Amino acid sequence: MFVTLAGGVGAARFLAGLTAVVPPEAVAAIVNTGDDLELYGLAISPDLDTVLYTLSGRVDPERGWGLAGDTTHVLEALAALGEQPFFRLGDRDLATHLFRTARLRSGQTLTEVTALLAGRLGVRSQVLPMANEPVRTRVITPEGELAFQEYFVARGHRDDVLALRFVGAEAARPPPEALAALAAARAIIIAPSNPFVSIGAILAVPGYREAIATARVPRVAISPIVGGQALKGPADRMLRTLGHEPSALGVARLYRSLVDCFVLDTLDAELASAVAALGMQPLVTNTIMRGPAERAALARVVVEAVQ
Ligand code: FO1
Repeated sequence: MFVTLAGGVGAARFLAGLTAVVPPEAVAAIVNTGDDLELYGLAISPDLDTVLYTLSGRVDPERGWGLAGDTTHVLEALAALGEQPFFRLGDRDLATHLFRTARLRSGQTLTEVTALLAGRLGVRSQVLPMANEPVRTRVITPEGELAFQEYFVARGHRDDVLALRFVGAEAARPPPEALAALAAARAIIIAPSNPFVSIGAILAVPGYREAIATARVPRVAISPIVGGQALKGPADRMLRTLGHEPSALGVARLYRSLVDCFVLDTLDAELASAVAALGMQPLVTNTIMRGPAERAALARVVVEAVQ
């Protein structure tokens, strides 16, 4: 089993590459749920849905989230009622949230509901939430403390991030299926996701750090930073405002003692010796995933490295 810790868009694209080079059944994704939110009574899990939609070939390819070709009639009708929904929920995407919310209310766990969704969407990999218990990422900024999607979507991640809180993480636990996947792993991969709000949220749940640190299988992380810039989102600025070097090396330092191998983009080849000095094997390759061929090529490099 290739077990991947995953955030949203970057991780989903990498997972699409991975499932193109190894059998999808041999892949398990443990996905961040710190970005989850409730809107109009609906339970929304953006990163889980991004992974499910990408692996089932349904994702909007430009945005990397939401369903391709979706409409927003419900959102427009809400606006006509005087509401100002900041989160763009597509009409067909709403079906996923209705499906999830109804089943959670009837007592099923998020792991069970996600497995059901994966099955119905034809996703053959295991897609697991990092926890069944709610964990909510809170972002401390100079303007005050914000809910994650208020920071990310409503305010366009323009605020400096001074600190993060993962409310509920201490009481949360990895679902048994996630621990079983880690125990059965032939490799553990940290996807090119935000190390603070995506991977950091997963590692904030007691149990993951220990399971990964003590795993006797190859562990690889892929840098989400190329040439000092995040490929998507605010990871580069977060590195800076949280007191780290805004580079792939800054990310490598965060994963020190957690992974054996760190994948750097060819643009960052000069950082390889500094990564090696941290006790990680540097692996230099193209990490920018513009399309299916590049996703598969990156995944192939990672798979070859762990074999
Ligand atoms: N991202 C945005 O930037 N704006 C949105 O309105 C938005 C809506 C949305 C709806 C459903 C969904 O599954 C994802 C959505 N995202 C949106 C993406 C998501 O909020 C972020 O990319 C992640 O939370 C960060 O990993």
